[in-house]
Amino acid sequence: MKLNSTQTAQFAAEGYLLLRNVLADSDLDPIIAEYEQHIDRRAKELLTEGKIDEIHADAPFNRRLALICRQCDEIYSNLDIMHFRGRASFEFLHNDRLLSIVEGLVGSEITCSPVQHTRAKLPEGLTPNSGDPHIAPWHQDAGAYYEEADPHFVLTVWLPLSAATPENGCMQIIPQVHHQGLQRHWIERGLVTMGVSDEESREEGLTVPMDKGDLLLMHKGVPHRSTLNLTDTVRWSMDLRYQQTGTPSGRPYYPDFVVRSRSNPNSVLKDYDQWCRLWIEALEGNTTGKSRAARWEVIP
Ligand SMILES: O=C(O)CCC(=O)C(=O)O
Ligand SMILES: [Fe+2]
Repeated sequence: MKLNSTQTAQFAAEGYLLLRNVLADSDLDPIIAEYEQHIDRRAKELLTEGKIDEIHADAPFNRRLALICRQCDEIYSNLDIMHFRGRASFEFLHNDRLLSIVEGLVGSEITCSPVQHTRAKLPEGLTPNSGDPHIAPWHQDAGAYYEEADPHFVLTVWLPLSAATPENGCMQIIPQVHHQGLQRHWIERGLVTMGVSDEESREEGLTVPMDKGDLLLMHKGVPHRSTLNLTDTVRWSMDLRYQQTGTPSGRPYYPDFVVRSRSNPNSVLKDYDQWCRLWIEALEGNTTGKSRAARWEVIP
């Protein structure tokens, strides 16, 4: 699917575009299967180690992780995309259906930003202390990048792998204000956040429930947040970012790579092992650029 002019105009005016049912199960199921295999293997190990007494083999994807974490939360670490590094996740970053949509906003020379996550958002209270609960206070994604990315367009693509609902902490956004530019942010409890009053959030905020197959495209100036997961299921999602090749990602110490190029098709990174190596090197302390002063004030 390609975006039509009504859709690109809507994105320009609103700062976001919600596309229903544009990805097929065949696009997403390989990613889910890879996570399911990992969870199954880890659950069996924990059972053998006597750390859990039930592996919940028949539980659905959006429940099993929570049922296991209630017994032992060790399995929760390293699920994010750059730690898990599944082959199906890597291949999905190049997905044709996805990139044809992205191309409508980014153009035909497309780089995949390293600012990307696979989030298994657990029921409230279940996330281990060392883990990310995937709750995001109000922020613009522009606030999460270094200054060098400020002049450039970066597209956020948010998609659920299981239903995202108001109860399990789906996305909430404030449309139509992205043109006002980057607002002041600060860093609180390690998270980049901006000021949005309760009133503004109530009156202007839009809650965006989504199903597997839906895509939310966001301009980096759109304020958004997600709150606690108050259900007993897991909100599995991915958020990816794409931009024109040659523009800085705003995370210089992590690897970006070309996923589509009409002018130089050979520049596309198709080598899964190379992608893994790039992430391993970056995560193992190649911190070039990371030593720069934090962009925003850190509130203790
Ligand atoms: O997935 C979430 O809950 C928050 C994600 C987010 O802030 C983003 O995708 O930019
Ligand atoms: Fe965000």
